Amino acid sequence: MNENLYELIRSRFPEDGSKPFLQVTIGENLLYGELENETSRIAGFLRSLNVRKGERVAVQIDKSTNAVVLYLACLRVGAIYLPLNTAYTANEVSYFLENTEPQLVVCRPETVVQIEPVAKKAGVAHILTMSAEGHGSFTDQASGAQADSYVEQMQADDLAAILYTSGTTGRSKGAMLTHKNLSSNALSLHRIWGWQEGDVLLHALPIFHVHGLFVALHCALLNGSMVLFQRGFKPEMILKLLPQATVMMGVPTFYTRLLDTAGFSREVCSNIRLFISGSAPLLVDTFNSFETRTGHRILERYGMSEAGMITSNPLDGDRAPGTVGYPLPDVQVRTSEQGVLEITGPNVFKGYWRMPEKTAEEFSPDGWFITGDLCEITDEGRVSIVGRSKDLIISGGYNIYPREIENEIDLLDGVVESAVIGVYHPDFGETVVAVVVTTDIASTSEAKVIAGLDGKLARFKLPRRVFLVDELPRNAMGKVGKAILREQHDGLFR
Ligand code: MCA
Ligand code: AMP
Repeated sequence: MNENLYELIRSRFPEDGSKPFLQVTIGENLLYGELENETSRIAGFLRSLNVRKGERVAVQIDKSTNAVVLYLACLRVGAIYLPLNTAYTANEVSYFLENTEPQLVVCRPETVVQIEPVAKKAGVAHILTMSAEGHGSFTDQASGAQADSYVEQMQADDLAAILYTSGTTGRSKGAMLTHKNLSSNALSLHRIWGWQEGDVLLHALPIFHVHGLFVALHCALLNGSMVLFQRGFKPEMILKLLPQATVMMGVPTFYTRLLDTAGFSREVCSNIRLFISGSAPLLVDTFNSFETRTGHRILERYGMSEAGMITSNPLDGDRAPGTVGYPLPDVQVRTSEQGVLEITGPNVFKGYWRMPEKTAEEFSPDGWFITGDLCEITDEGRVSIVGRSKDLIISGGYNIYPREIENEIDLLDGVVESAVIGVYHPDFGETVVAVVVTTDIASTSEAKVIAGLDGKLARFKLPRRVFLVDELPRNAMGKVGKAILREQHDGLFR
């Protein structure tokens, strides 16, 4: 049997090829009937570039129909897809390329000047471009390519993708996801969320993370559903599209922004069957306000790049606010003595790319993956995420690792040391604040610290506020008291 995820996806294409897959507001739509030919053509092009089974393809491109075709074509040829946040600077991208040595990099035309030198340094053979409209040197060169309909024979544990998640030391780790990881999770989610004939997905998430790329697109593809494909979350546009959709997935910021939008009402949502939230904690307040306004109880689920989706509130049954529901049918969960959630199942990744020691550290001796999330599990098996043992900030669904920012701040002139914390933020859930010890309060300033980071780190990681201090609070062991700092700055954005 061929375990290639593309085979599973293809087996679900609707018989009627004129059914739309991706429907966009600007540009050309993509029909289900076009997917097979389009992905064959791109597969032929990839093979002509020597992108073969096991080769990496790194992409840092905007959301477009052509970007989705490229992803599916990578699956077809057995290449390992490496999606990168478009906000990453060339400095950040350089590490990913050196670490994975891709055969092909596809980037945006406007950043090729910065990406090309770092890609060349990493030994990348081909550097091509694709714009937000799906045009560029990749599309041009692929236009005349010979289609190749062969779907690479893959084993269950062959790699389909690498998703980078930052480590506590500030060095990113590439989570290796197999075809089986992705297919098992997609099948479970398709079933437990009750995907049905006629479902239409409203998709406004980025497609460089698990949520938008795998959870959302795979469910829709397995259902042969139409996807209203939007670049960016623009509430006014979402309001226009909601009456045509039956399912929407989003991070909590989507829901708080909708609640802040005039005209967002029960009527606008009357066609919706299911609102799903994840990637960050959904506040009980948001859940309740949303129910009052629309009558919908948002279904919250919980996952990680390393494991796709892990738990979900039930479709039928009580969606309890402040909890993330029950483990997926093929996933098992338990708590360690320290209260950390550990998991096992076919969704759990194969390890971190070229980091066997890091991989070993994050699995228990009996092979369960240690998530780093603190949890409580009721006798009936309902899970709540109550904190994190890892030092991590989640801002608008993006993970930000304080250590990475501290490392950069500490390199700035006049800085002795720094502590980066996450504080409550009404829009992003949490936001970044830096507390910096300086040798020279007179010549260092908040603006200088932020300017010093610009260009080195993606802009969503930049501190919203910087406080200059003489020293950091420390406990008896000399460890920085981040809890104290968080408490001191808790009210900043309230
Ligand atoms: C954008 N900005 C941000 C964020 N996004 N700052 C902090 N946190 C953010 N999340 C900054 C930009 O740098 C820019 O700043 C300014 O906001 C405007 O940028 P724009 O792109 O226009 O922002 P936006 O449209 O308002 O975007 C906010 C957003 C977006 C819609 C919440 O961040 C988003 O789509 N988030 C979803 C992330 C996601 O898909 N996560 C799933 C990860 P400046 O002007 O200074 O440059 S997968 C995962 O976590 C697991 C597996 C799971 O369970 O799903
Ligand atoms: P990522 O590394 O982007 O895959 O993010 C995974 C992390 O996001 C998890 O380890 C959790 O800390 C967090 N997360 C995802 N979904 C939820 C949720 N529903 N509630 C709380 N935290 C969540």
